[in-house]
Amino acid sequence: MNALRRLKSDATLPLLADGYRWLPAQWERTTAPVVRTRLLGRPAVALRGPDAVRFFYEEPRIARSDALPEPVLSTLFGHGAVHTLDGRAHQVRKTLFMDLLKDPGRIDALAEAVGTIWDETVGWWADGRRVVLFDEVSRILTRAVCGWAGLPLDAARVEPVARDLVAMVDGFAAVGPRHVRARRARSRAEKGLMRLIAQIRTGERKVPDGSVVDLVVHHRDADDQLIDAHTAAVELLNVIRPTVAVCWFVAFAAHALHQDPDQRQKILDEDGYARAFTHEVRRFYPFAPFVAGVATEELFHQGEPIEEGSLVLLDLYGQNHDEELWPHPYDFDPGRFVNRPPQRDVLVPQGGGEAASGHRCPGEDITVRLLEVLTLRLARLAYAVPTQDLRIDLGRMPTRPRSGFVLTRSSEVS
Ligand code: MYR
Repeated sequence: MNALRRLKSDATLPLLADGYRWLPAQWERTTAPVVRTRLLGRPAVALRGPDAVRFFYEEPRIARSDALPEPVLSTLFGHGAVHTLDGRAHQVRKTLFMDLLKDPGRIDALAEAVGTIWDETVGWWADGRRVVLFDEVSRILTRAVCGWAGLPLDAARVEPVARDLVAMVDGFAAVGPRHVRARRARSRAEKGLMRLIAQIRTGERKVPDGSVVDLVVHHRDADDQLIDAHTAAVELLNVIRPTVAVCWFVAFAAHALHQDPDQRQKILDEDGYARAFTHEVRRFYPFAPFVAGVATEELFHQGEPIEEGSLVLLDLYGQNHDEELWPHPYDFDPGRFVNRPPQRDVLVPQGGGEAASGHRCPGEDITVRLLEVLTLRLARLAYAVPTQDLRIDLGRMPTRPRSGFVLTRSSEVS
């Protein structure tokens, strides 16, 4: 009887069906500072707001090791990934990612590669040819990030590799064929990378000294042992997959430019506006819905008890649309960020807290930089937007404009 009642009250299926609408609807039903629900068979407590961000990232008794369900690990992040570690193991693994990015020259190099490949690709688009921006940008980013990371990738492999990297993100919260594609994509990618890692470790293959692949392959964990080949493959994917996932934001940026064409001139003319626009794209459009941890003992947040073993959800999408933090949250307005850089725990599309010591996405600066590079190029490009389905389905996670944003190159902007 109890099991039946628990099954009925479990919100996993409603979450999968309602997507980004699910958690906002729960907030509307409560005046409490938390939402109480059940997910994946466990009690779950959702939080939002800057205090909640600090609590979620700074409270050592919120663990990540048991928080991510198998379907998410087998598609999006990989088993044994940095996202699943706590304490010293997490700190040591996280230095791998922070070391990759501490040299600003490395981010500059990636931004330059992306810009160069975009310019080259756009040069091939004949007048009138229909281009699906989402797909095209996923290939541009795949070529750029693999070259930048020191991963060999023949021209003929760019398309299938880009498709697999996109599939891993696209299928993590789906049921059915989209999820199966995501699992297969991950398994193919991990196997290929494990072969490469084995060849590098035996000296059969050389990769550039100090390259991303070199650093990952030679990374040592908290016990001073080389990470195993599977973990190295998982973490290499955790560098290249999220970089390619910037194609979601680029499709959203194109959508925003289409909705409000006046944005183009501001992006091109006003100092700092392109950066403000990228922050507003990341705030406004739905991408990561929430992140999760597990309470390892009874905790209290703003006087609200959180039972041991509960999932603790930080509602990223909800916080980015909370009217207490963002006046008119459903208006797209880059002006919010003009001369006002985002505050650490207020704008949280890629998590909150500190990237170096906590679980915030270490690639956030890369996302912002690449999105800015590509937004500026889009704003300069003359293209037409043919009739297509540009609806963004909030029931689909992750979502994007349905058509992937189709454009045709033209001599006049439409
Ligand atoms: C990437 O890492 O490739 C970028 C995509 C990030 C999406 C983040 C979604 C977080 C999902 C957490 C689910 C927790 C379920 C209890």
